[in-house]
Amino acid sequence: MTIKQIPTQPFSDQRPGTSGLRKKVTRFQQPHYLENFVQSIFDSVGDIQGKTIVVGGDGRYYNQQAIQIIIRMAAANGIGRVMVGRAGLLSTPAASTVIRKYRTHGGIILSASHNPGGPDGDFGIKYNTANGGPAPEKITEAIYQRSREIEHYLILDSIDTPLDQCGSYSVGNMTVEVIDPVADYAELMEELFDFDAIHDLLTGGFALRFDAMHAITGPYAREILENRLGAAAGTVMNGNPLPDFGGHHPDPNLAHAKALVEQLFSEEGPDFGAASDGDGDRNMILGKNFYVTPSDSLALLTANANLVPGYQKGIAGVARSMPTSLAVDRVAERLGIDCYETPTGWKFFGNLMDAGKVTLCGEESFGTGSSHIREKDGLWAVLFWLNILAARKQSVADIVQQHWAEYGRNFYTRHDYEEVDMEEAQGIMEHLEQQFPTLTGRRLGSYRVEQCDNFSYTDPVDGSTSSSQGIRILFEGGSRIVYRLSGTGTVGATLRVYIESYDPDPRNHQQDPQQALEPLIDIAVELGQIDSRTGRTRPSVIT
Ligand code: VG1
Ligand code: CO
Repeated sequence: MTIKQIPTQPFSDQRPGTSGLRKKVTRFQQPHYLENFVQSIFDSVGDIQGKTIVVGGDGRYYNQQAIQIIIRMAAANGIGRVMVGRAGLLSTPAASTVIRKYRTHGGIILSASHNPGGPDGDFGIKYNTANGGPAPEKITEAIYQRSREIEHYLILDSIDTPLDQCGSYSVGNMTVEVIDPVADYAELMEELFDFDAIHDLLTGGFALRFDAMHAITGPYAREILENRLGAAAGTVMNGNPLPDFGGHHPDPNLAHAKALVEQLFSEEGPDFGAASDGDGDRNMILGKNFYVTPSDSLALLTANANLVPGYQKGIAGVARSMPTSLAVDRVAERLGIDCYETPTGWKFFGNLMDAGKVTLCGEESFGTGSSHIREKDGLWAVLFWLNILAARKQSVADIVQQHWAEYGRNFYTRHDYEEVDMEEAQGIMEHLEQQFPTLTGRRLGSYRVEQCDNFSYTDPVDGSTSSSQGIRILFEGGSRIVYRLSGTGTVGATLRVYIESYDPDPRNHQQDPQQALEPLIDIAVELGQIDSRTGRTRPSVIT
């Protein structure tokens, strides 16, 4: 087997976004495209000679081919050992678990998460460091800079490695270890949660449905919920991972997990429903006839963490991404712990967790997690909820409504305008910034603008700064409008508008958020001139 040095030329579009490099499958299939990026990773993440890395993905189209290329390139670049999930599968939280447990140098995760898959869908790749978390901006920028000057890459001339059975294989001087993708993760979950109490709940007449959306969590959910926790066979729906996710968006929200939502909102529906995304790091939580917003979920997990064995020692602090609602801030205040506000994307939580400042964190985009790993974790959130339900013996709706009565309700919604022309989207952002000087103090409807800015974050641990992270219009009394452009889309621009208000009065808590927020939604559209600039009269997706 010989090591080949292949001449190549840089591609100009390999800057990682919110969560790695995401492009159409067809872009990744172009000669040298994946190889250039992988070589740029190997050149930018420190000395990898003889080291171990983890590789796995969400099973989407092109996953297996990409893994074979990465294995051959790893061997040619002097890596000592690659740990791969069987069949090339590893959920994002499982990859983070394995990187940490076996103290590896890092890992490569192949996923475009909630983006659709298949030959015409999306593919993605990202690097995680030794703490198990997404590489910080310092490293993603180094990878990007390397990709702009790359002239060749190294690859071993060898046959494919069999990935369908656990075992060890030699590829040149490197070892490939094919591991059970579920075992280490399931073991970690058993350490954190009261499996006996959840088992009693699930075998005592409490009905649960979990929608794996034909994505990675099927095998994890079956093993944990059905095999270990005794949930009825068939609890996990759409449990077989498919390369194109059955043609759907594997995005666990009210729009894309429709079948599950319909079950939970029916007469004979189950008591609890949950779904996860393409790579298993997101979660949606539903009760009977009840939807829990991700922001409320984070607040609730924090308020009830004392009921869960893995968190009974206490919560060091919490963190949320800037657009995530302020519900968790109120819980943190009451608990007397710090609450950090970071830019969007999990890579910003890692430093806070490594420094012991934060135990729980979350995002409005159906992401919650804790310092047990360094990624958000879909099934973990589901188990956390089940543990709370087992301890409190109340319905989801009762628990959430009680929480609102205690803390007040943060009404919240996100309106996404997808596949907008990039220039139009940037025009909206510029137009908003131009209004800053005249906005502060201005009255808009019944709201008065208290402050507006483009969010900038200085990491309290390493002092690094990230600017232009989203436009915030903050109103007196705690209402907010936030505008951001997505960093995970692959076609045009996606404009995200996040709208929030706070109401302490329980008499108003039953309102529909779209109604409660209507005046603010109108202000958001008007301030951004969204309809006239994009020609859209309504958002593509409301969550
Ligand atoms: C979106 C979400 C963000 C999340 C990111 C990755 O990013 O808004 O909160 O961290 O996806 O999630 P953006 O830049 O499109 O708004 V995942 O589950 O796609 O890895
Ligand atoms: Co995801």
